[in-house]
Amino acid sequence: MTEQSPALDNLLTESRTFPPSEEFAARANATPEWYAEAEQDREAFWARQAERLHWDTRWSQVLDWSQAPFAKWFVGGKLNVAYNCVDRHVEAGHGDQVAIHWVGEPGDTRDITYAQLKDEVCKAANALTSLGVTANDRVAIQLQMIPEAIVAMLACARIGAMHSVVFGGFSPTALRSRVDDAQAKVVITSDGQYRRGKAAPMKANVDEALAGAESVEKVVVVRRTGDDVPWTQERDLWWHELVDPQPAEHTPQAFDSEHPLYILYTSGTTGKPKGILHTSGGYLAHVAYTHHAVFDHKPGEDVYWCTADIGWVTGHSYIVYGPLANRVTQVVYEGTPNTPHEGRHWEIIQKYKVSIYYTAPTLIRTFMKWGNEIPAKYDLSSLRVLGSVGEPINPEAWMWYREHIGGNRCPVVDTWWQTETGGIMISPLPGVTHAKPGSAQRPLPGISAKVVDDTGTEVGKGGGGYLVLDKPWPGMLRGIWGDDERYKETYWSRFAEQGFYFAGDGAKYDADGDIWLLGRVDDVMNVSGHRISTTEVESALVSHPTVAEAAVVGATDPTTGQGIVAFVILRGGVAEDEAGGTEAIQALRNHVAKEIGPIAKPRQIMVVPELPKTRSGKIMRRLLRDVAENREIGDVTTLADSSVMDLISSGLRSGK
Ligand code: 6R9
Repeated sequence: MTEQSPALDNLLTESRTFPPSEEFAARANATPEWYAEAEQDREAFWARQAERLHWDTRWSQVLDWSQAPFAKWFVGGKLNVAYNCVDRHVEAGHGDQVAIHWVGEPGDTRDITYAQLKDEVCKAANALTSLGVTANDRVAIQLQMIPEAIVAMLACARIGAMHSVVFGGFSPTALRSRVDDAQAKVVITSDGQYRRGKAAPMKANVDEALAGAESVEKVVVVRRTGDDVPWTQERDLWWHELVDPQPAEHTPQAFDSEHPLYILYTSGTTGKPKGILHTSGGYLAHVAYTHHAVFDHKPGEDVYWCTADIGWVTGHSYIVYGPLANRVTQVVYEGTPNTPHEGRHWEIIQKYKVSIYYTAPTLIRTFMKWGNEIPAKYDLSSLRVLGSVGEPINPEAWMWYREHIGGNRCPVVDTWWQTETGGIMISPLPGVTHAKPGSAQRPLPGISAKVVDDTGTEVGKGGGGYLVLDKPWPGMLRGIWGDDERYKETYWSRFAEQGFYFAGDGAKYDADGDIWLLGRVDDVMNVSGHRISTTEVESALVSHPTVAEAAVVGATDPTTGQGIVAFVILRGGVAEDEAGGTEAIQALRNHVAKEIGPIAKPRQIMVVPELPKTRSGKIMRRLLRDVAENREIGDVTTLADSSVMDLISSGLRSGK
């Protein structure tokens, strides 16, 4: 039965592989033996990873899973997360090492050493304490990518308060619902933020959001743009007036390993946003270990740059906690990648000699669209590891990244994980794995994942199905804030019998047993009874020389159940009338049929200037489904740029 109706058809195949170079392998942090070691004794393996941290009290038990699905890791252990990320590096004699090379969008810069970061975090911790914030209180942070965002997060961690970071671009309504749900006592924001060369107000939005918000006692405002802001006496305070005069001494208190660290809201496709709860010891061990192994990070040698926003989990785990625990020197960039020009990232890499660069497929495809000649103008020879996160990376985008950014020399690591998992779960290990374009390949040592069918039975090689995590891991969410039932229902009910965590993603094994991620199961298309993943059709489209980005959706079809409708963005230099003409569209449809089979041939292809994306670069396919099925466009509040839908609809109306 399951054989007749697989959860997902396996359509694309990939035969290119790239073994690690000998030089890289010889110095790699990770070794092939880790897989077997972790397999043999998972808990002992994780205990060794936890030893990367400073514990004030050592744990007595690695894992307590007796209250599943509520895990406890490093039971009885005590530590201070901020001390681990900052103070201990200063105490070990690295106070003068630059922690953050900050680059402002208008071109201003700041270098912050670990000693300076320690002073700032201590002052901010004292400031929050002076406002009455104590352990377990919630602090909402809506800030753009400025150093104060990182300082504020670490200050909360230092005093045991939970932060809830909200994207700088989110609307007042989105901020308000998060503030209310967490009952935040303090909100930290800025006067305004630079986006694409212009100053946009931030404080004014926050004021709108907080009208009548009863939990909020104080609003702390970082001065960034210098523009005038509305002010509520009694409630509002300038960061510089509050924080700067504080003493730079602050004794960190050791908190329980399971002390809550933060809440981060994920939008989810339906219902109110879920406040994902992370705790201290297990989470920090997970992100420190994965940052060390997956990026091959060498403290004091590498310059690391993760381009994520702090409002996304990637910013939490791979800008703040993992990297700082590992004594990174990192670039933090405030602005957009094309301000003031499309070579901005490459210019920054050249200037700071960035050696590890971690970004999202959406940006890689945007760089492809802008053209190869842009990165070619810069010296990118400092790079040695490239990472990708957020979406499946299409094999062609992977190849482009490897060639045009990595000079065919850098390993590319495609890292699969989620807000809920806390840290990276499935990824190649540089220096160990024979890399394969487009595949996240294998669960990391210490992690267990499987692809299963409807009944929870593991599928064989070449089979497609649902991705599940079948063993608990240290960085796992500890629940949904204030809603234990929803936590069990959302993640643990689908395969309750087997006790699997259901990630909500489709996946397949290839002939080698490597894992390929195939997009959210909600997006799977059903064409004449074939379950086709959006990812595979999109990858086939992107493998055509004229296409930079593609999004496909299933639209109701009277004969096939669903028909595939594709939206494509053309590559730089490709004239729209040439590539968007009837013949060219026909050629694209045939290309898909040739790459993956006639069943996947799009019914319709539309050339569009942009695609609707969330702030972390994920395509919002439900909005495109609305277009494809001629419906009114649904809720656009979590789009990075809400004008994109108008652009798409008007372009289609005018027949372009
Ligand atoms: C880190 C992050 C999680 C969802 C996840 C999946 C998609 C993330 C991916 C990937 C394929 C990758 N996703 N990384 N899909 N390959 N390397 O993105 O967290 O924002 O919670 O999103 O993103 O669909 O389930 P989050």
